[in-house]
Amino acid sequence: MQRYNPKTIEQKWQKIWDETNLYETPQEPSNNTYYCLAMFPYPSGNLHVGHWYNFGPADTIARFHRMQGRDVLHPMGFDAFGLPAENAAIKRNIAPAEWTASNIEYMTKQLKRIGTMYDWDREVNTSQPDYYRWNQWLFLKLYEHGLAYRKNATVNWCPSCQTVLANEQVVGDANECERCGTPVIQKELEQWYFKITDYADRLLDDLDNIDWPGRVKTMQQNWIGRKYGIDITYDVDGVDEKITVFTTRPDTNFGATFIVLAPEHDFVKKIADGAIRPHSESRAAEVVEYVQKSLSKTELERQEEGRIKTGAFTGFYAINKLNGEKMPIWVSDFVLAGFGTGAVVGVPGHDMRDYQFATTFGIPIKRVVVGPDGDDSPINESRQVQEKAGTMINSDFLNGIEINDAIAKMMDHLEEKGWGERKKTYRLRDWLISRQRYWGTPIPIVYCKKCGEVPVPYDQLPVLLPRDVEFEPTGQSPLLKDDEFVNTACPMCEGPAKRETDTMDTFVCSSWYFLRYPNTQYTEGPFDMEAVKKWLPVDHYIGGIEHAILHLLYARFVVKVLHDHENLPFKEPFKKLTNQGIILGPDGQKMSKSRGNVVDPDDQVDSYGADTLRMYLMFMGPYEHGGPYDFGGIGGVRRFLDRFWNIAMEYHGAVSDGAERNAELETRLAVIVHKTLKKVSGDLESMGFNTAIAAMMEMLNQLYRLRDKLPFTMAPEAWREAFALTIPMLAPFAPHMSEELWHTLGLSDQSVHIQRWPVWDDELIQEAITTIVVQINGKVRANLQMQAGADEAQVNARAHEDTNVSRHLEGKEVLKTIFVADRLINFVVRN
Ligand code: ANZ
Ligand code: ZN
Repeated sequence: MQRYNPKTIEQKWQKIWDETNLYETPQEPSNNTYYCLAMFPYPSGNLHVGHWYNFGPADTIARFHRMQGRDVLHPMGFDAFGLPAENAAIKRNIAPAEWTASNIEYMTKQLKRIGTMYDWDREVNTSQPDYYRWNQWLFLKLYEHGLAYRKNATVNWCPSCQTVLANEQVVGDANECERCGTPVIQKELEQWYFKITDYADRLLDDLDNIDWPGRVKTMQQNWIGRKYGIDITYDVDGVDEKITVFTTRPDTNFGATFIVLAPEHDFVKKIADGAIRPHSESRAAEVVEYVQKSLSKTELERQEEGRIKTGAFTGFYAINKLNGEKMPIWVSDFVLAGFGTGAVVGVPGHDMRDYQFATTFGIPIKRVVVGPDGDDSPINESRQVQEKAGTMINSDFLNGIEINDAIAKMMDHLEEKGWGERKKTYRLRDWLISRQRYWGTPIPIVYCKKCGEVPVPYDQLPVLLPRDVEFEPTGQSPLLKDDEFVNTACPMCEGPAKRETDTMDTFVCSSWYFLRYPNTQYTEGPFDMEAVKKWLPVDHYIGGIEHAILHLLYARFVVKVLHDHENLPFKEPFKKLTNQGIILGPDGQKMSKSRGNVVDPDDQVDSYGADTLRMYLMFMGPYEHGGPYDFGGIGGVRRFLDRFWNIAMEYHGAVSDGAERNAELETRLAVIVHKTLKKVSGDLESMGFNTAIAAMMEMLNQLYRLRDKLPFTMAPEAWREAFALTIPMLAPFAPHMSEELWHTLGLSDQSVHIQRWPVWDDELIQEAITTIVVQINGKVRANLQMQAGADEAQVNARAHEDTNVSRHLEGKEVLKTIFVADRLINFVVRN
């Protein structure tokens, strides 16, 4: 008998699939389409196990839908701009374009090894002018609609990457660069932004309409951070100035004892300029000194809770009109300039930060809320600070009211009096998209002495990225040194002008690439609207949780902009999202070169075959959990495929030996297969790969057992039918082996991958219920109605669920279990 040899089989079929264009996507799809998309990779040069974990199961889903008769779009491409290409190029002295091209070539080979059904005619490569010109188009559209603008601001700067970063790219407790981990510093620079804040409400509200993991939705909600509050305006005693604070807790305003301003606040600037003067000169000097110190800190450093509070008293007082009290005005860096109004009203009895501040500087503390603990004594300890629940006291017309009602009542009161105005605030900031690096899309703007900032006309796109550039990072865009690039004619007056030399964040490339796949040859615009209408929105998007905010937020934003201004007929790009888990090293730790626990998928394919690796990754646990790679586990999956192969090959060529047929056993064979089919079909709908594979493994055990009683020569037709159902069932998981067996057994002369997904026979499964007698020491204790073919473990488990049985087994030691399939289970216990 021929043995299972994945190496030859896999290469053979990959070649045939290629040559016969098996995976070509229909140009004119039917109405029944399915767009299955895995996040495209960065061409780093080598696929790692994590890529396999993303692409393998995504491919299984795509194949499953294709077999169900849908037209499936399952494309692949490369997110090819970005820093690593430059860094590698600097290290090895080759051009980023060359480095990227050779990586793409190598990774394409690796991707083919997975046995994926990508239609390579639709590959996207974002570093090609025929792609990035549409990034420029997108930029110009946003510019046209006032959604792209330049401003001077304090921005995040990565000293190692030597470029600015978007807020979304600053991660971790220590505010690190998302790419290289270097702590980010603040710089004041003129940069380009996309006005994502205009879409904050819609980005929040539309989350309700998409089938995404709750975790990702929460992360986006928190990132956008919408808050309902009120701006309260206070007069400043003795000068003609007002201070407006933003608060979400106006209910506590009778307990307000001070005001704090951000160091960047206008009022503070006026003190520094001498435009307004506190009573003493030294106060102004103190304020100036304090402001200088705090401006060297990052936003997040300033926000960190528990930090010792610092501050300076301005010498001024604001007047709380509710009770006529004077509140000292301080400046402190825990108040952020970019949030709310950059000013807060301090209520130390009911806000922990305010409490810390008040105790540091000896400011009075007033209780205005009695919490669930009933404590109404003066607040002397931090544990008495009641932040979230309770009833009002010491608050005039609010006394006795629960805080949430008090918030509404106070807002009404302040608005009626004209002292306040309800406000929404967001944590989200505009998307900073310019970068001071070479390997990216040039921003299509020209600066002319006469005409100012001029967008490059659409018909002059693309602004080509020059190839020969000194791209060593210096903190300024390398394009600055390319005179030929920089010097151009103004599109308005034709006079001499200079090009913008910053390039775009690569997240711009990935914010719309899924619109390109339906027609990658399209030249009239970034996407072919007719084709997009047929395929999009993406039915199922699969990729890592690390993109929960960055890419997934940007893509949603861009789609909404295109919906508003380019008639894109949908508002959300991805209907359903799945985040695969993370594959850890065999030691349970994150895979890393320094730990030496990296599993190389190429090695695993060499040892076990691609089908085995695909299946193992799907078998190791729930898809969204991931887990440690286990060499024993992959061996087990390989044995399953070997055994599947062997039983099929044993059957191969069987003809009837004329023996009498056994209808009961033939039915049992059919039941086993149909039951599994039902289970696998349901599991594939819900990404339950591991349980689907477990069901197929169990099925295989049962088939082996049945083969002893029902030899192939006794029922060749029944067995043929069994293989005609189980091989297609295996096809989305192990595409190569199933194709080989399909043809070897002569089940059809067409590819197994274009067969219709088999349908199970519900009646058959229903009818096959048998009664199993449960005995304890020979005494009948229960009768179980169970599916025919249930194995000992299943029957044993069901027997234990029976109350009568479990009562009689309680506390007794089972010496032996006698099992007769479909009839009886007898527990022999010590009495
Ligand atoms: C008075 C007050 C009383 C507040 C109280 C809270 C509790 P959160 O905390 O997430 O709900 N705030 C406003 N602007 C700020 C800024 N620029 N920098 C730092 N903090 C600022 O956000 C809203 C609250 O944060 C506001 O409500 C304000 O403190 C503070 F018992 O005002 B609150
Ligand atoms: Zn960096």
